[in-house]
Amino acid sequence: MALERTLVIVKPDAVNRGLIGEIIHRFERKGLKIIGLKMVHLKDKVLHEHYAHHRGKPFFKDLVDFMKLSPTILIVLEGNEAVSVVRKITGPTFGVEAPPGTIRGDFAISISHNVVHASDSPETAKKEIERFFKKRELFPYERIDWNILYSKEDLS
Ligand code: 3AN
Repeated sequence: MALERTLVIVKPDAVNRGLIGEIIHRFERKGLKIIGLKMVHLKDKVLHEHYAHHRGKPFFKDLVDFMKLSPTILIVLEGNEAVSVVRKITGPTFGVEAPPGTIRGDFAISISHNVVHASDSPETAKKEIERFFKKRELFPYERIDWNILYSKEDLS
């Protein structure tokens, strides 16, 4: 089992559209464990760091402004191959291209207002979790359904 952690941001469009519960529900029922969860109104400094790979691109300012529209929900999820599992649940970047059944496919029709962010690799996830969460804000409890979610083979 490749136990991983990943970061999800429920973006301002989703918060304003009343989709917080719907989005968290999808991750929970997959069997991912929520080990960190908080509401934060993100500011320029952290957004410039988070989106450093897009700095200089024409959509950068709009992206940062959009992420500051309202509070966001920050979530850390843990599970077997959590990074790729969550990216699959999230769907491709652009809402217009994301297939039905994915979060973006079901709830986004825009290019940039795409409802959620999810870390794209275990290395990025580690950096992003450290960016947004202090160690004391993460709670590594045991889920009571752990041994039925996973088989002996998964857990070995
Ligand atoms: P993802 O969020 O799927 O990891 P990234 O990291 O490439 O995708 O992009 C971060 C965010 O930047 C996207 N979620 C989207 O809101 C915005 N974005 C990326 N590419 C574009 C683009 N070509 N035009 C407008 N917004 C974009």
